[in-house]
Amino acid sequence: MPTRREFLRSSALAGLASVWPGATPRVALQAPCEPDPLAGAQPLGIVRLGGTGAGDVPFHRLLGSGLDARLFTDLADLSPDRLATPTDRFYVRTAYPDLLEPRADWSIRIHGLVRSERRISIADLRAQAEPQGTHLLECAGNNDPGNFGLMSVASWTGVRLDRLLERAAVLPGATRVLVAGFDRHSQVSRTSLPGASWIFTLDEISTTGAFLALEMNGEPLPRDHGCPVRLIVPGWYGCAAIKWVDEIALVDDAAPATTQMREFAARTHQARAFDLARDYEAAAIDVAATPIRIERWRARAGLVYRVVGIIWGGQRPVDMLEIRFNATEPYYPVPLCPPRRDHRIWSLWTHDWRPPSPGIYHISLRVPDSSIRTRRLDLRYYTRSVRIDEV
Ligand SMILES: Nc1nc2c(c(=O)[nH]1)N[C@H]1C(S)=C(S)[C@@H](COP(=O)(O)O)O[C@H]1N2
Ligand SMILES: [Mo]
Repeated sequence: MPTRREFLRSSALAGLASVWPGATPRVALQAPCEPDPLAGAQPLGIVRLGGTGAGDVPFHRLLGSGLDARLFTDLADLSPDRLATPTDRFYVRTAYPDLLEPRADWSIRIHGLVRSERRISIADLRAQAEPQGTHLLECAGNNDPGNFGLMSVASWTGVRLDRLLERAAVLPGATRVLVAGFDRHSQVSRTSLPGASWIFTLDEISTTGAFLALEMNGEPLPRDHGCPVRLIVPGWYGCAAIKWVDEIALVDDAAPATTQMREFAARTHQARAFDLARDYEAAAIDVAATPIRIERWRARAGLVYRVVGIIWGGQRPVDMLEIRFNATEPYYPVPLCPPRRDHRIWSLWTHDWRPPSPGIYHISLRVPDSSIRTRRLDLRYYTRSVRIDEV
């Protein structure tokens, strides 16, 4: 039996569906702190979010090819019970390389500072594969303020890289590991350099729990997501999550940075594109937050706009955000209910808002705990705009 509150929610949901064309089953209301101040209020629809320079991109459709291919995830329909991204909606950055022949005998060459070079087959990996949990992936170039849809969440199955390296007879001089994947495309890219590899310290590999993934959401990796094997580095930007992995090399502190590391230096917040891998900071995602939809509600006291948003990234618990609706306005507290504890995925927050007048508002968030690093929030990177016609 649904509780009275759930019942109110679902009938409100039915109302929302009728005024939000084409979106019927996708909407579910975010559970705010108890009690819900909008319980019993009437949902009127959704107000579109945009942003300066926002593109009007179609969602869940592969656009372009090779290194220029993109598929954007629609973040607007996330709800507490639907936080994982279905595989066919998971963002794509770089589609299956047309020069890559699918091979049954795929193997990864492990070489460099190891006692003896060896190859590990997909069958070997499959025999060791284990569930690795649910993790968010975000492209470091997730820069479309219309949506920020180069970001998704999936559950993964694979083999931890530190476990694999324990069996690789690594020589004492090795301090770092290079992971490389197939990256040759017949078409010259407009936006990106070919060559996909990243160098990690051995410590980064074990503290992040980096793993070679064979499955996402319980199915073998689809072609565009790195079939048959890709790297996932929990908490790091997607540029380090090498797809179509075919090489692992043990290296030392003299190893030059890869073209991929140099290409993504600015987007991973490096001071510059250093020559040596050892000068690169971890390509970690700091705590970030952005609105994903704005719901219009008629409450007894008048119109209320409910800003629904996500928080992701970082490694530490966060229990409070602050939201601002224009540069000249103060910040208002957004308590996170419950506090954010699982930093592997995004979680939802809401803020009920009564705009003082019609107009354009630019919504940004910050974390009041100044001991938490928020490089992109500090840059107002995830600011989104909304036009309010009626208050
Ligand atoms: N071989 C290869 N791996 C790659 C890339 C690439 O171009 N080639 N792009 C990287 C980037 S920039 C991102 S954001 C992620 C995207 O993974 P996805 O397409 O499965 O979402 O893959 C990474 N792995
Ligand atoms: Mo990316």
